[in-house]
Amino acid sequence: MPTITAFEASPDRGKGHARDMRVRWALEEVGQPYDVRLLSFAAMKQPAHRALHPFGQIPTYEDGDLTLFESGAIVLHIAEHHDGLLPKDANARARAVAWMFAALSTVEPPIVELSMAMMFERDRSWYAERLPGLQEHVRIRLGELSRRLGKADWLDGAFSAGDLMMVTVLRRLNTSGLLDEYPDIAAYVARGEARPAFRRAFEAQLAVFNAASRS
Ligand SMILES: N[C@@H](CCC(=O)N[C@@H](CS)C(=O)NCC(=O)O)C(=O)O
Repeated sequence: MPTITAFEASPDRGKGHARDMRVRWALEEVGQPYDVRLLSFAAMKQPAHRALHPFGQIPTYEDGDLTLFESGAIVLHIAEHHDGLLPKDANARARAVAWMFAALSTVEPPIVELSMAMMFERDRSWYAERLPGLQEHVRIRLGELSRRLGKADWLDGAFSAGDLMMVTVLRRLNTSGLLDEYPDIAAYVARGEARPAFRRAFEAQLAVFNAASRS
């Protein structure tokens, strides 16, 4: 059974924005049971964890003699070794992988920049001046994504690892108000969140946060 790592006490207070969520979701989609090793911030920076993850972060994935870091690589590995997250047709499969990369390298950066500012820079004197620019960068991507999605349920045919990755990236905007401006994107995110595998993954990470809050 694979073992993944996750925050012992996630700073997002159980909202499921930490990147172990996408790995949990992928494992739930394909029906692969898994163990979770919880880490404190201090433990993540220790040599034992850095041997698995050079940047001292979560998530990692260990299965037999394979150790992986980077959530995208982990989800791709899961998708390649189980049915259900990548189409069989070679071209459709390549396009699903392209959507995974798009989620991580084109859509996630402006969203992370905005959410980090909203979390850590609210009391800075320049916050009010910086916020509109950060929001605009996100709006550009949301508009482009909305035009591509059109009336479809998913980005390219059936639900794939590309959608899984995109939905986890977009969910970070849930408290920003920006998704309200794009009802089709909000509905797309809600469709992902309504999947039973998503719900199971979400509840599992929430249980960790609730246990940490009680102790
Ligand atoms: N690109 C990496 C990012 C990993 C990452 O930023 N992990 C965060 C949690 S979501 C983390 O460990 N933060 C603590 C730190 O960097 O010290 C991935 O997708 O796995």
